[in-house]
Amino acid sequence: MRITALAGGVGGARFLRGLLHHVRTSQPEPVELTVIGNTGDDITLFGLRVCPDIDTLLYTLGGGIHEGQGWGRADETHSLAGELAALGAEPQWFTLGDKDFATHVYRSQLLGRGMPLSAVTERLSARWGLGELGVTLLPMTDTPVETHVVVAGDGDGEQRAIHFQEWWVRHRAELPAERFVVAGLDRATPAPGVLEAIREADVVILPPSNPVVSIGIILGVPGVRDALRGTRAPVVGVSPLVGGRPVRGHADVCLRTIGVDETSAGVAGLYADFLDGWLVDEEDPMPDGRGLQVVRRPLLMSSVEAAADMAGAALDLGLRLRAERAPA
Ligand code: FO1
Repeated sequence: MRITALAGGVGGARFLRGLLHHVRTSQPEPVELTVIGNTGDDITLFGLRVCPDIDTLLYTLGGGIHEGQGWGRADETHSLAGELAALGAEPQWFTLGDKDFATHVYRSQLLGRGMPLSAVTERLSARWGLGELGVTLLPMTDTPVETHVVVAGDGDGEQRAIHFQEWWVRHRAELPAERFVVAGLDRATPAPGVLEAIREADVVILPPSNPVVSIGIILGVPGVRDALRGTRAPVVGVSPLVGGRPVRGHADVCLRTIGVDETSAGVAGLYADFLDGWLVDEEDPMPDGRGLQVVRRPLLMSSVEAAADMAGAALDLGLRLRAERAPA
């Protein structure tokens, strides 16, 4: 069975770790999972290319993630960061551990030789044994893309754009955002295998990643949305909101910034042209929609088992919708 998922950082990675746990323990047939990762978070720091959502997926699925943070490596040290601070190197607001630095050094070395990001990601995936897990991790595009946030200037009325990571990490998304601008997105082409993974899937799943700055960015890659509209695979999503609030991160602030209701109905509206199934929290009042099957269940991924149950429910809904579509 082929499953394709679009995913961002921490929430998406934890959900997909749960999905792998679920299929290992309850799906008889082998599962091939293709993950299309968001690269809008990517940033160049100290001359190195950092891909936060791709790395969070690598480390979480590969077993090296710092569980408490949800990003970065477990058992980290920060000697490099400490010496960079002593040198006065900027920025200091983004914590990079020594093992994490190795990922960025190696990725930058390969990119510097002209290797496309998808090939670099394949090398990094091999280090984390994703192949043995039946997982293929693809960046959404090989084209350099960066999400920036337009914020009001410092009192002089001028607007200015700052990198998404500066807004998200340094300012904890508390700086009022006017809009998101994704540099390079309009010129981006889907990375090799991305459209095929959507078209040839048995089920497509949208984990509870940020619908604006993670899933929304992947949907912005020319060709991706059309592929989702056209695929024979049912597309099942999981609401990132419980009681109108994100379980973690700042999806509510992001939705407000683009003028969308901070509800699961508001998020489903962003996916309306291709969504077939939608998991919402058990208290959520959202009714079934035209051609949209809504399933109500707990949405807290408090453990790998809870994430596995949730991912299993999403997969089961997808398989049920697929069976209903199967030619009689
Ligand atoms: N998130 C933070 O809140 N603070 C950090 O210092 C930080 C560093 C960091 C380093 C590498 C990396 O892959 C991710 C990192 N993140 C950090 C998370 C990052 O901001 C993610 O992009 C968000 O979690 C959204 O996916």
